[in-house]
Parts: sequence; C-alpha cells; structure tokens
Amino acid sequence: MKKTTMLAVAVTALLPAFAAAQEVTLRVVSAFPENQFYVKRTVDWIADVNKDGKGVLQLNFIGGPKAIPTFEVGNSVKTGVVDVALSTGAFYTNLMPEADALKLAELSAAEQRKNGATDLINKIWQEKANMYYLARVVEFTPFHLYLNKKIDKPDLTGLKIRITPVYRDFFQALNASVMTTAPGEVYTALERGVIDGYGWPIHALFDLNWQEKTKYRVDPGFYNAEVSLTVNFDKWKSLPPAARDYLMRRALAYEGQNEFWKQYNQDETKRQAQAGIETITFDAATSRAYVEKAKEVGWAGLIKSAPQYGPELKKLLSR
Ligand code: 173
Repeated sequence: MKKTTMLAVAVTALLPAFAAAQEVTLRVVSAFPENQFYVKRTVDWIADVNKDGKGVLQLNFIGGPKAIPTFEVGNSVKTGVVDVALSTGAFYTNLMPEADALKLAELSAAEQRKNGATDLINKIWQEKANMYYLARVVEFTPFHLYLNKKIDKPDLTGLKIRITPVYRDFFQALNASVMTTAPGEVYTALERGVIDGYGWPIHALFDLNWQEKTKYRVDPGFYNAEVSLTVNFDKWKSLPPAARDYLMRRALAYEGQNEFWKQYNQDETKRQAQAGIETITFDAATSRAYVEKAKEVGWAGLIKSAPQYGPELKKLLSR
C-alpha cells in the first residue's frame, strides 16, 4: 500500500471512534412518579431524541423518585449527580425561593421567551441553582383544591390539606392546616385519612388513582402548573456545540407542543365528573375573590422570600 492510502485507511477506521467520542450521553431523572403521564410523554420524547441523535446526543432515563426522591432532584441537578431533570419549581425551593415563581406566570412560555422573562429565569437559575432552564413542558393548566369534606365557602378551618410550596401561602390564608408531601405519598395519606384534601392540577389525578379516594374538586382553579426540563449548568456549558444545539432544538419543539394541554385538561375535567368527583363552586364574586387571593398571597410570599428578583419576575410574568 502507498503511504497516502495507508493513511486514508487509518483515518477512515478511526472515524467511527471519533464520532462515538463526540456523542454525549446525559443522565435524566424525573421528580414525578414514573407512572405519571408527564413522565411517559417525556420518555417518548427521549426515544425520539435518541433515534435522531445518534453520534451527537443520547438521553439516558434513569427513573423517577425511586432513583432520587422528589425533593432531592433539584439538588442533584445543581451538584451534577444527574444532568437533566423533569421537575417543577415547587420541588426545589430548597435551592432558591424563586423556583416557585413560574406557577404565577400569566404569559405563555412562548411569550416569556419573547419578553425577556426566560432570560431572567435563566440568569437566576444559573446564579442560584447552577441550572439551565431548558424548556417548559406543561402550562395552560390550573391547580385546584380537591377535598373529601364539603365546604360552602372558601374557608379551610379545621381541614388538613396536602401541599407543596405551590399552595402553601394560599391554603394557609384560607386557614388550612397543611402538610407537605411528594406526589408519591398522597394516595396513602388519603387512604389513611391523614389528609382531608390536597392541591393538584386539573389533570393527572387518574395517573396515580387518586380519583378512588377523592370526593370533591373546588372550582375555579388558580395559577398555572409549571413542569420543565432543567440541565446542570456546568454540563450544559461543556456540551459540544452540536449536542447543545440539537438538545435545544428538540426541547423547544417539545415546549412548542404545550397547546396539547388545553384539550387534555377539558377531557380530564369530564373524566373526573364521570368518576363521580363532584364540583364545589361559589358565587361569582366569591370565586373572583378566591382566584385574586391566590395570586395576591402567591406574589406577596414570593417577594418576601425573594426580595431581589421577586419584583422583576412579577413584572415580566404578569399581563
Ligand atoms: O402538587 C404538586 O405536587 C405540585 O406542586 C405540582 C406542580 C406542577 C405539576 C404538578 C404538581
């Protein structure tokens, strides 16, 4: 063989190894239980990302709270124990109070990308939690109060309600006594009668069989459920540009599907009625005051615990 031919052969033989060396694999966990639809939908997205991402980027789904407990997922992303998480801000307020602000957003994720809210979120998330806020994959989804005891006005005196930080200020303002648990512990708490109700989105009750143990839903809903993908920021910065661009593009496409939730939530509302969950409603003025109070105490609590960024977040997330 001529020397140049030998060189060409050697280079060709090395190319696949070189490509493989460039392929990055990121470890992904979910703070929500694996049987939740959020997780199934994300696992499907991951399969597509992996199919088209050969040689560039692969996502390795490790598991849900059995792998890393719900309220420890945020810190695992911060410290780099995992690279990517499917979670919600309420699950990592231990890292920064600002995490829980996104439930208060009145602008869509797409609008937030345009008006600078996403840039502010990323500044805070990077500075305080070493996270890159990649994409919001749940929105257009209100939270509700679900109960097993009937009420005729928004007063939760004497009731024990399961919460996360999402609902704390609001339900306490309604005189509830509250108990924080991860989603994975709610069914047992209902079964044992430890709680009289819980806060939860309009959807995803059925994922965890809570309809079996739920009598009433209080309408209207309030806030805007946020579920998102975050990435360890050091890892994000260290990604080869092709891998980073690819992940960003696929994550934006995932976020671009959020209109999906509008129809899904209507279907879930019907499904709750069919399962025998009765709705508790108030008169129009009381309903308005209920939603207004949620918003008011939500922002007041946030600004008190996050005086530096709270007001700026409020400005960019409000209509
Ligand atoms: O109720 C919860 O566990 C919670 O905070 C939440 C947040 C976003 C989506 C679903 C649940």
